[in-house]
Amino acid sequence: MNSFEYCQDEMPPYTITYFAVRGRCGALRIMLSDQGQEWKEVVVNFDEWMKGDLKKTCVFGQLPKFQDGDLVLFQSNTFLRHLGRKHGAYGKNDDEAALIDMFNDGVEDLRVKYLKLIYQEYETGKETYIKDLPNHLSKFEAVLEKSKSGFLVSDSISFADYALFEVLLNHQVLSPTCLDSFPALKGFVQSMSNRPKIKAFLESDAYKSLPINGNGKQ
Ligand SMILES: N[C@@H](CCC(=O)N[C@@H](CS)C(=O)NCC(=O)O)C(=O)O
Repeated sequence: MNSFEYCQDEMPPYTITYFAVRGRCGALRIMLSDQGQEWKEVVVNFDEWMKGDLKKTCVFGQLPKFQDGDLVLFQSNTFLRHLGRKHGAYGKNDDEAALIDMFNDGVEDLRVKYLKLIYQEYETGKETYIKDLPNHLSKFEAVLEKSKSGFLVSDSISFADYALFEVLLNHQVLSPTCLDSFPALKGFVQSMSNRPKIKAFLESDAYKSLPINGNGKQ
């Protein structure tokens, strides 16, 4: 059984409750796969969501929701940090943890811009967005070209690497050539994609069957 396939006989510790998209759980699922974890998916139908009963139970009135046993969490970056702490992907000391937070916040800034494009201005803003993209990608390129390990911080993988990787995958769909002038980012995507458990996950139906975004734009 692959780690990302939920087997009915076993009870995985983690549950993701979300709409049928990669969306804000893309990096989380990649991280869980790479860390050899299993999880259960509870897929929420949007019509059902609109009835409002589940929304009322969500701390911020939104999904995704992530459960680790009895612990119930909201906010997708909180999930990554929680798993980072639990699975040794949050640096070796406070300074490394702070740098990992910083890079994850940088990824979040780019993700928010991307989501604004996808959900609010895809038809009118795509060209400008792609033109401006190198200004954002160059910042991460500068970090990775100095990295000896190939990771954002120090010598081991962190949750920020999964977040950056996933946001870059999405941008390669939006603009297939966007990494062409960024060799360090291209190499990073290549080596992350080649990690055996990530490779298996990216090739799975569980991954491929989900659209990146809820409105079909990508
Ligand atoms: N900051 C939140 C954002 C959550 C969010 O935007 N959720 C959207 C779907 S991706 C949602 O629940 N939309 C339905 C609604 O707001 O009623 C996170 O990172 O988890």
